[in-house]
Amino acid sequence: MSVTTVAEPMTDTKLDQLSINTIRTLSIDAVQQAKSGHPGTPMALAPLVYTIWNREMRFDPEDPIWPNRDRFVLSNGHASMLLWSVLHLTGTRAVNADYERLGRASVSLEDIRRFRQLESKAPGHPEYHWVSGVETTTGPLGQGVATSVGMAIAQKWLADRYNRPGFALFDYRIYVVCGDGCLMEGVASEAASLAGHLGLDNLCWVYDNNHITIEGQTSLAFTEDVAARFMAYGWNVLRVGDANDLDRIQHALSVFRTTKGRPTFIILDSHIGYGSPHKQDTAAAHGEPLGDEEVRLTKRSYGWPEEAQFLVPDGVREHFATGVGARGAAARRGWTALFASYRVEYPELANEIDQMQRRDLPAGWDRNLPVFPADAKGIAGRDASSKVLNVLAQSIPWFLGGSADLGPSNKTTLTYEGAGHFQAGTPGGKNLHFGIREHSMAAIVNGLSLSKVRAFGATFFIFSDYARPAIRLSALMELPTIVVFTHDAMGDGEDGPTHQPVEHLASLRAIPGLVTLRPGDANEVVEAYRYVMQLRHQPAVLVLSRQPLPTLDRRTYAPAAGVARGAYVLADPPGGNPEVILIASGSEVSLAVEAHDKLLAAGIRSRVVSMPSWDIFEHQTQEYRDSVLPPTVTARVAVEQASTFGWERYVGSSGRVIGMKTFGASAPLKALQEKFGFEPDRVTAAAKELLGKQ
Ligand SMILES: Cc1ncc(C[n+]2csc(CCOP(=O)(O)OP(=O)(O)O)c2C)c(N)n1
Ligand SMILES: [Mg+2]
Repeated sequence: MSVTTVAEPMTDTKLDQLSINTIRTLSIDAVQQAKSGHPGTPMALAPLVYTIWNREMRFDPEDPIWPNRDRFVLSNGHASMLLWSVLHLTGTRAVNADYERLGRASVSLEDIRRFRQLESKAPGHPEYHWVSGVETTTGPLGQGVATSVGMAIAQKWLADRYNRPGFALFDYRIYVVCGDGCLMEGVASEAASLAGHLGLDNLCWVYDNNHITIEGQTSLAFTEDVAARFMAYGWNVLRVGDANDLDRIQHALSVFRTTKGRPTFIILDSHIGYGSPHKQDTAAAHGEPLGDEEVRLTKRSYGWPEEAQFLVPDGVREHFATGVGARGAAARRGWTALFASYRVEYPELANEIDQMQRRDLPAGWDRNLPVFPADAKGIAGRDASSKVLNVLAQSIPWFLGGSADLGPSNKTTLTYEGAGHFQAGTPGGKNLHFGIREHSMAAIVNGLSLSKVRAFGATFFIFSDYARPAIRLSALMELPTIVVFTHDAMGDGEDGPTHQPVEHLASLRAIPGLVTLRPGDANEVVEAYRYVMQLRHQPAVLVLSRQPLPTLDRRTYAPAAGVARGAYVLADPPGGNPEVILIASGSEVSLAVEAHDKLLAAGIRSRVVSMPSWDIFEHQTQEYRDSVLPPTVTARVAVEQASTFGWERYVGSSGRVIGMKTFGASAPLKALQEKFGFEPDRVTAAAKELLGKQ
């Protein structure tokens, strides 16, 4: 006989704390091992993230892309170890770009051991498309919060279109965590203002109020009344004074769930580096490993075995499995059954949802696209675009978008009967009004696209600068977003150099994976859209003219379908065999055609290449590229109302580029064309000079 020592029972409260400390110590160990990273905020926010995930969120780790899952956005992306820990501990499964489930963990313990190393699924910052379960790429502060507004708009729109009595197919919520940095960034203010206006009550931002950023105390540069600011935006503002109080956090989240008509903002007072005796509440906890000795002391303060590394104690994974795992699985099962009966009652709507989720297009989506007859006077790129957009929005039910207050100028307003305007009371509208907020517009378009609706934004091309950081993320995330940029060059002459893009084409062409298209006439606009709409994993920008461009007679010139190859031979000398090649995009295509006619008349064998997209052209075979730009023909003139930067790539070292080397000027277009050399005679002169035929 012996006496049995009774072990302390493992209560749920203890398991909560054990789980939280697992997140903390995994984060600490990963940063320590990588010798880089951000331990302090995961240490502080582990209870918050734990509560959101294990007590609140409807998320099934078995299927991280289930359409009605709640979304979680870590806008302070430097705290990525929070996400890697929780994705690991919940056993979230990986899916691939074709939405297939791969049967392996999204983030393994080995990935966490290899935090920030090549190929690890625990990279420095959350990366959509690289790690399943990441809802959006974050790291550039402010982007996550702004993107979340797009997710919230999408949920409202999806619910309006697809939910039916008894079929709440889309009723998910968006949980967002952000820090001081996110709230200092302008893009967050733009987005919060719009979210308040739209009354997005499906959206909750939790603000990590720790008074610390990299340089030290926020008193250095950030002393505004954040609560008053969000109240002024029309948000419901809550405060939780202790980031370690799970019940109060949970209560605040339940207030969010029951708040109607406005988004929720929770101010959470926290201590960066919580538990570290020497680094808590200091900037030193933000962005560097704690150091071996401090790690030991910190673990001791958590009651953790000091020497253990990457420890996941027994019971922790199971605790997540019985929390978020069980709740998410039940929710997804329920939804799947609901969707099956929905499919019986509403087969067409169900089919739309299927297609949208796979980023497919409905049959016949391009059937009604216009064909523009030859017309010397022509039509502006933006006007051709307007016709196309109105067709597409009718044939693709989930295609929607809008402008940053330039709808009447961009011609992007959807004008057909029933298009509607998205507002708090009319969430089925397809015209979005972003207000004069280009940066958040592009981020919101990302959020819409992440939610699988097909979305576009619009503004003047010059203001692509204001949207670029989010467009860069569209490309990094491989999202099929669209931005329609009009007033592509000097076409609004009198507005002057503040409104005349110069370096913008070069700048956008430099973004890897972004399709930049500058069509040369109305039919090229149609073909540009036809190409862009079929993209599933690439963003595109359309760069369109304000002024009319002649519609080329396609019986004389090559079909506009050549747009799909990025560049194509528009016109050749009789019998082919050119001696000089004129390359142009956009408004300069018809200019090149004029020059071409003059050269032919002068007995010079010229070819015109319309090159709406460098990016698409670069992806053609060498054979095709050589057929358009034969290597033997080195006399080449490129003409484009934009910076000459980069054109050497196509004209070679002996070619000529007629483009911009300075800013523009305020004057009528005609005067600008003359001043900056965008005239047929300048093109012919350059060609003749190259051929030694002056
Ligand atoms: C747009 C942008 N600017 C600068 C940085 C560099 N940066 C990363 S974290 C950080 C400080 C963020 O402070 P806070 O959001 O309060 O985070 P905490 O240290 O409290 O976790 C800065 C400046 C960035 N990631 N993104
Ligand atoms: Mg901070």
